[in-house]
Amino acid sequence: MMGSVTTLNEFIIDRQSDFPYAKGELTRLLNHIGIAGKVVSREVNKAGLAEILGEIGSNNVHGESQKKLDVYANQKFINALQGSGEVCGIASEENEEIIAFDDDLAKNGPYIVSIDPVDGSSNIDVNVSIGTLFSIYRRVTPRGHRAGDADFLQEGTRQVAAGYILYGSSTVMVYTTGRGVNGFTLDGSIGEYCLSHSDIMAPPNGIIYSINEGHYIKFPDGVKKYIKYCQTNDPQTNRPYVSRYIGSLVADFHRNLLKGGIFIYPTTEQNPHGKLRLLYECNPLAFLIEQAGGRATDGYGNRILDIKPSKLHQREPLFIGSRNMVSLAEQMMKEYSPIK
Ligand code: AHM
Ligand code: MG
Repeated sequence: MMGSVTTLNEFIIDRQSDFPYAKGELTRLLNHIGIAGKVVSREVNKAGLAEILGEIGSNNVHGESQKKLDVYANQKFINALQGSGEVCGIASEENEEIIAFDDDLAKNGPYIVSIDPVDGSSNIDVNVSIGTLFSIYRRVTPRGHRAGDADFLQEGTRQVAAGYILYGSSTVMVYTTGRGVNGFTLDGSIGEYCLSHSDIMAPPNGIIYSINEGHYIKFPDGVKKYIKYCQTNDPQTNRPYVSRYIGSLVADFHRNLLKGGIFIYPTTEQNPHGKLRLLYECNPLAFLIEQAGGRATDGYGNRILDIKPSKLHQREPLFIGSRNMVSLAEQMMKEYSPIK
């Protein structure tokens, strides 16, 4: 304890006995993720100086141009996780296939991690918030062997921990191990994450809706109806609501988690399965929001955490946030757009 400050390390160790497999491995793993996040945070903060802005000239697995920071952060997280000894493999937004570690220490690791090292890449070069998302599972293949796809294609309900690091006006790490949600702000002067948001609960109602309305014309009717509901004047229910959309999932999610709101990335004509990836974008946030008392579904009656992934980079539509707001959007989907 440093005075009245609780650091991430202290907090994780205090909570170690809560973990389903309390051998200290998950404790160390979360610490390693936090450390890699500090390194990325440092680079983000000096990005304009460090010649780390801009594109690298290659495309990632989704055909999107890779930014230098994407590549840098991906490598930092891979190195930190491989070196930790707790992780036998990683799935990353930046890599088409899983990365299965070959050294004996890592092959013995009990966990796998799915990660989006830098989410919201289009915001890097313009100094707008970006984030890292991570999701941790026990492996299903035996220890001592290389990780396989089956380790990653598990339902979100099987996550043992998940979280994000938001590189915003400050750097914040928020995570859950299934016993509530806690947030830690990085104090650069001491180089530590300090507990700043304990036992976060999402308000059941909110006044913020977050969706890329530029695609309105291509949205399912249920989403169009919900947007019109948000925009309708009704002072009794605090409408019209406020529209807020950063285009960085972590930042949009974090704001709505704290203030109350709904985030929707639905199916569209160009993205008939939505845009966001189940393994490393939808699942960690769905785990967090449920732990905080909120809801996450695909808008077609399926709880995100129950979806059995069939491929690594699978996309799903996402309706996530305050419980009552998501329920109402789901009702409208059921009535006006029942089929995907
Ligand atoms: P990225 O992983 O390539 O950065 O894309 C994911 C991002 C999310 O952060 C954000 O919610 C979404 O894409 C925004 O998409 P759009 O610009 O279509 O609204
Ligand atoms: Mg992403």
